[in-house]
Amino acid sequence: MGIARNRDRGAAADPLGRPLPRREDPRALTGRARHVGDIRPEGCLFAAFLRSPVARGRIAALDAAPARALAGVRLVLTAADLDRQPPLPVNPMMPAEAAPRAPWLADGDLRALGQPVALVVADSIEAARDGVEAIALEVEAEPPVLDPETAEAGPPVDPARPGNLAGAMRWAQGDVDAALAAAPVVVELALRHPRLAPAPLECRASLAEWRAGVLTLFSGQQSPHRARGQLAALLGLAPGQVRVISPDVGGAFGMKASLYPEDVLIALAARRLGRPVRWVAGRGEDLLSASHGRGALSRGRMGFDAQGRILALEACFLFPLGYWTPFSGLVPAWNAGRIPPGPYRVPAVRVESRAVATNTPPMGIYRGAGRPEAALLIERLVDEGARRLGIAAEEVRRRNLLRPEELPRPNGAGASPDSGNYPALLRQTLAAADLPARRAALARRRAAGECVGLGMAFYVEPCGQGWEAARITLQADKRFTLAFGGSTQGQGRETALAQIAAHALGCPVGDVAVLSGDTACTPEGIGALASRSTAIGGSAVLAAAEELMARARAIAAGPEGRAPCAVPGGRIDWARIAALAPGLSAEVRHAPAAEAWGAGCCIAQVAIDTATGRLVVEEMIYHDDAGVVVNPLLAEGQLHGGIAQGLGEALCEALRFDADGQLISGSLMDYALPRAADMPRRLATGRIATPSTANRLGARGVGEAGCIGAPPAVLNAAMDALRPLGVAHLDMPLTPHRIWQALAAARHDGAGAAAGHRTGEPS
Ligand code: SMO
Repeated sequence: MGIARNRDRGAAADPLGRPLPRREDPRALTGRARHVGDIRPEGCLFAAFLRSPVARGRIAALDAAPARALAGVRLVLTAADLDRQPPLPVNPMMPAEAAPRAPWLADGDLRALGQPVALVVADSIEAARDGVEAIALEVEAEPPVLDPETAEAGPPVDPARPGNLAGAMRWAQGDVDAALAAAPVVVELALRHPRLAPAPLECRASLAEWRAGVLTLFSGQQSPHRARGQLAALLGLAPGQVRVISPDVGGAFGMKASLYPEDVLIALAARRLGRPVRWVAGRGEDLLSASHGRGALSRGRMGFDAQGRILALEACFLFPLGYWTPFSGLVPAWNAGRIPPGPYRVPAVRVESRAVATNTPPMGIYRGAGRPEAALLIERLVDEGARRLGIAAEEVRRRNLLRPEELPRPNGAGASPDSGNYPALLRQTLAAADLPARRAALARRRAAGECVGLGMAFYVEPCGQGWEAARITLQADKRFTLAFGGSTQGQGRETALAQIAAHALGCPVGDVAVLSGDTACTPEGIGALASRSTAIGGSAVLAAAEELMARARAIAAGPEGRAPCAVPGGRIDWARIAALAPGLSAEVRHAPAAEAWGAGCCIAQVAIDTATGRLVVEEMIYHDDAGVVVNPLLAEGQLHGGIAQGLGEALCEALRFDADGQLISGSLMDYALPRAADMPRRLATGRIATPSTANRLGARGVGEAGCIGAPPAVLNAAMDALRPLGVAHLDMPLTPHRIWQALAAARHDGAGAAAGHRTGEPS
């Protein structure tokens, strides 16, 4: 359902749903991909930034003259050299009036470590870096506002705002206080998400050219059309004067969803100099000044009746926003706030989600963007509730999961999964995990002295709103060009979109060439965000292909409805159509009727070495419902990648600041990305395919799924393993150090007294 079956197909198998290898891979794997860093136009100049060395303070003195005097330095920009610095726009999904803004280059006050203070453009990157070194910057440091809990009472990070509360979302349904008061079992939790770096393989990069009154920005953007519109507005140019090209992009994960001040400054420098200017961020520069993710504090209470039915949920999220707000900066707080009660039937719900300004680098969306925060809180509460009730965790979930016929079921925020079959997804995952046998095996190992645990998580994943556009053009050689308004950062989008088009057009997949990422030759689009590209973008491609089919049929029928010369046996002869109507094209902007929501269920088995605190994920069983799957190879790859990043959050990643606001995990030597050895020893994925009722393709998202399900399942498993040893609370990342400390403290306190113990490690 949801998919228009193409009856005009010949013998060729329908490409929809086939595990075709990614057409992008040969160029990516053989060094032929073209990234911004590979582009060096004639006369190209190189850029480097001077950045704030303190988290908060004042510029006491700033003298750029020594840099300007250096050989090879072509331009130095400080705030004094800019007549206007209009703030970068913020997505108004949550009211954005109070969101912190900052000038592109610091003007007097310093608000975060890494904040751009000056731009140096030179003949070589070495000369640009020498220029940065030569600038005399004196600062008066002040105590920074780092912690979101104290930020609300602290001095304003943005002097133009009265306080640090930047955005808030509150809603309720039912009488939560009465339901919690009456509930025989109430559990309460406070959780801390580590602050994370999206850390795509390719760091940020921008190259700007100003030619004949047109600015071209090469930049790996998740939303090139949006970047184009914003850049034009910020620089006072007409939209037609700006072209944004996102060539091959080596991952983004939300970090490239919003324009940065650096991008705007590079464009401005190219315009002033009349020469191409290139900036390629280093890893340390990205860890310091590209958007971060997570970092939220979550508190919640959940009340149950004696049968394990959830009576009430109270959820409170507090997000540290940083010193300026990227376009998508408020989205995690908004997503976390609108998702509860997730997949469950809960009559009384009260949610508050707040974001506060802090003297830290900016917060943005990161793979999951609020979904992992919501899922972690809900799934930890359900697990604690099950333990208190003495009912198996999967049974508590089974009793509360919404049934297919109960969907959609809008919550007090108006959000709801479109459709889904959660009970079937749970049943299938449980069957794959064979819990009775697994529990028996774990009991034997525990009896033999091993520290092992089992945990699960069930979650829903909203997959994006709005529209996307596609244009399909029939060429003289009866091949097709598909121009897509969204973008791609290595997900295999070109392969998947070609499959959708070929499915609808009844042509070989190889006959569909896909263009994306260049605003000059694609219809306007939103971009690769929020797991939306297949559900929304794929539906737009399907709609454009169907429109082209309709036009071809009309042409084949001829002006007087003659016998369809070009549809022998009901199959469109595209060569004939190409001859009759050269350049036949269809462009469709398509907005699905509703938002598609994916879902997933993850079961994790862990073993902990109590002598060292090292946790190993022995096994993970992960089943997901992405609706109609266009390419199972790509869907599984997305799931694996999301699981890897989810395990990064669960086990090892954390950006940490010291009390002065210095980043003490500012390189990949200190910021621990997951490695192959951190993956589950055995990973068994599976899926059910409940077609989404929200869009014509029937697809749901899967790009962020693994990041949502893996962390709560692993944390629940770790608690299952450690609780018998007296550990009552743990926050991610579950590093050996943190687990060892918790075990040592539990041993010291005695099992009973360890309740409520915190490791006290900053995150
Ligand atoms: S975190 Mo995503 O790129 O919407």
